[in-house]
Amino acid sequence: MLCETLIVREEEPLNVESPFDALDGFLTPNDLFYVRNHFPIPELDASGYELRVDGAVKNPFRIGYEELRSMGSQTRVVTLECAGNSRSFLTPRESGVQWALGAVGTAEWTGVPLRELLNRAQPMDGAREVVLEGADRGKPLNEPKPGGSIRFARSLPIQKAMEAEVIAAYKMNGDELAPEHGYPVRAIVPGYYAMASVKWLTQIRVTRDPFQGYWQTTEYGYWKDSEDGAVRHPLTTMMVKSQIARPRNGEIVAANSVYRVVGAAWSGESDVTGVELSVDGGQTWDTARLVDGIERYAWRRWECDWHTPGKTARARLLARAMDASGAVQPEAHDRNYGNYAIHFTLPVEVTIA
Ligand SMILES: Nc1nc2c(c(=O)[nH]1)N[C@H]1C(S)=C(S)[C@@H](COP(=O)(O)O)O[C@H]1N2
Ligand SMILES: [Mo]
Repeated sequence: MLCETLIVREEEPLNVESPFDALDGFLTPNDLFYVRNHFPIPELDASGYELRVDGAVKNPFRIGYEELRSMGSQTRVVTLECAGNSRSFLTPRESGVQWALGAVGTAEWTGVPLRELLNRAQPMDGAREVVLEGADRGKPLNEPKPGGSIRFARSLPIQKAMEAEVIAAYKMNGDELAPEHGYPVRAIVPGYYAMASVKWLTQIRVTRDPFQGYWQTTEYGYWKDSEDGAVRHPLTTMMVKSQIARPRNGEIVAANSVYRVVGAAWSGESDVTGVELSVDGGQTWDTARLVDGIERYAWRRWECDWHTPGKTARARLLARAMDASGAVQPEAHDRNYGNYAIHFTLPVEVTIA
């Protein structure tokens, strides 16, 4: 029996992960979709909801829930992965919520393209970024941090914010958003790690200067080598990655049988073109069959039949994905990314009996 309930990693703020070993359909059901919060869930209701669009714009305005819902909408399937997903696979252990494989999920999101709102506001010349701010607030954990309480906020380059697929979403798999997923309105930023998909979206601010907020600098950043040494950048695009859903780590697999290994693979700004599976710890690789077609910004499930050996043994399974840009999943974690973007080939150890 597969355990089909969310796994609690933290009660307050609420952080729960999806049982990835229960991977079934292309879409993750809403009640099995992971939740990643930094602060308590704010209590918002649609009737009092207001989204402010301002900053370096000619026409700042406010819009309510009903008006937003009366605008032209778009529906798109998007995979969200938390930048800290799979953190529990890191050795030595890194700080932060110890996610296993379940801080990722795929849903069909409906909302208003952000660019419709931005075009109405008319960004001024020199506008460079768009800061998305949520209604939740609290004191962040890690240094360097501000003295008091802050809201959750992240910025996008204005070019990304103007792309057709970035939306202010009010539906998830056809239902209104649940409070923990950002009710009544959240951003969905396809291709980016999910910290960019700001929940409880109440403010969109256009800026001329790069945003330097806590979630853009202290958290959700990485180091990149340059002529000037290592330079800090905000995390953006999800890296190419595949995960094995079944078998689970520690599972006992029947000897001399055919076991169907299944999983999913995704890549932020590119399409997954192949997945390979190794059942001998990375010495040899087999091509897996991709179950889902290519849908921009959504994962592709894959499967591969494994003829298990006839005698008792242990096996180490690895899956690696590649994408249309030529990127291949690496064997080791890049320490420049600290406790984020953990996309190396994650081992699953099983016993054959
Ligand atoms: N306002 C707000 N938006 C937020 C967050 C948050 O704490 N507050 N967490 C972010 C992070 S880190 C992730 S991974 C996704 C998780 O979205 P979900 O909880 O709907 O799965 O929301 C993002 N948006
Ligand atoms: Mo996240």
